[in-house]
Amino acid sequence: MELNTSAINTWCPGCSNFGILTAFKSAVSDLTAAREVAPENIAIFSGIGCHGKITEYLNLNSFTSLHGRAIPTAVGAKLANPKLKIIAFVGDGDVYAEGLDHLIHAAKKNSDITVVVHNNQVFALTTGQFTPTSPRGLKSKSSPEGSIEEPLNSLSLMLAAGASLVARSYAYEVKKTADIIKTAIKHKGFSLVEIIQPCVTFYDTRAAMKDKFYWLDDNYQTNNFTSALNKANEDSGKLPLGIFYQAEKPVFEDAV
Ligand SMILES: Cc1ncc(C[n+]2csc(CCOP(=O)(O)OP(=O)(O)O)c2C)c(N)n1
Ligand code: SF4
Ligand SMILES: [Mg+2]
Repeated sequence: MELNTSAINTWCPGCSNFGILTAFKSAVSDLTAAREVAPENIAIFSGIGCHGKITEYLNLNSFTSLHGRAIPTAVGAKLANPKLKIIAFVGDGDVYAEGLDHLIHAAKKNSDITVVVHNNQVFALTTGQFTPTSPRGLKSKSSPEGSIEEPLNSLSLMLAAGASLVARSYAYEVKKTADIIKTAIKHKGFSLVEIIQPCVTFYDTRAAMKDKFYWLDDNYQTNNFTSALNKANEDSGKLPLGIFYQAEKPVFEDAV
């Protein structure tokens, strides 16, 4: 199916959002080709920020929400039409600052939606202020002497809140990101895929990420909550990537 639109892409050249867009298109193409999902039953949502432009670049049912409000609109759409496969694209500022309450409650409810977090560790569209995931010491326009806060451990928070699938990927690892997104879309219940997404203009972490991550191996048991929490809290100097946790739990919309 044709997923491209005629919208002019205004992301900066080299922006890692292109990797997420490519990975998502590949996941949707595979799922629709295998008839696991019908294209007319996919609905994508976004918040406001560079990430939010993704809804313009995909030829799918879409809704561009307010800053921080992609999740409640997505949950509402799922309630209104449970046939829909819902994917919400959100930014780290968008969902871990402005809309954090919505995120926690959607995870707690185990609402049957997929949330893709474009985590570039800055408010990029507004030119690079620090966000809840920025590292301590990050100098930005809103923290000229360096951020004085510890970054939020978002995956640990999502596990504690009750998310039934929690994963992390890296935007330049397109194939693996596509596979994780596919698993998340097929998952019944709340899935969160956080994608480390370097902002090449305001916070370029590409060099720092080069040797800083590793993939969970095939022996890793995704159904073990304690292992998932340990991975989310791991402080080995290298960032684990992959599906940390996946479990079957009662789903909010079914109960409604
Ligand atoms: C309620 C509200 N507050 C602030 C803004 C201004 N604003 C627009 S985009 C943005 C930054 C978005 O950052 P993030 O969610 O991390 O997305 P990114 O641009 O990094 O993809 C802000 C603060 C807004 N549009 N609405
Ligand atoms: S400002 Fe950063 S996140 Fe936004 S399009 Fe440019 S590189 Fe990408
Ligand atoms: Mg951001």
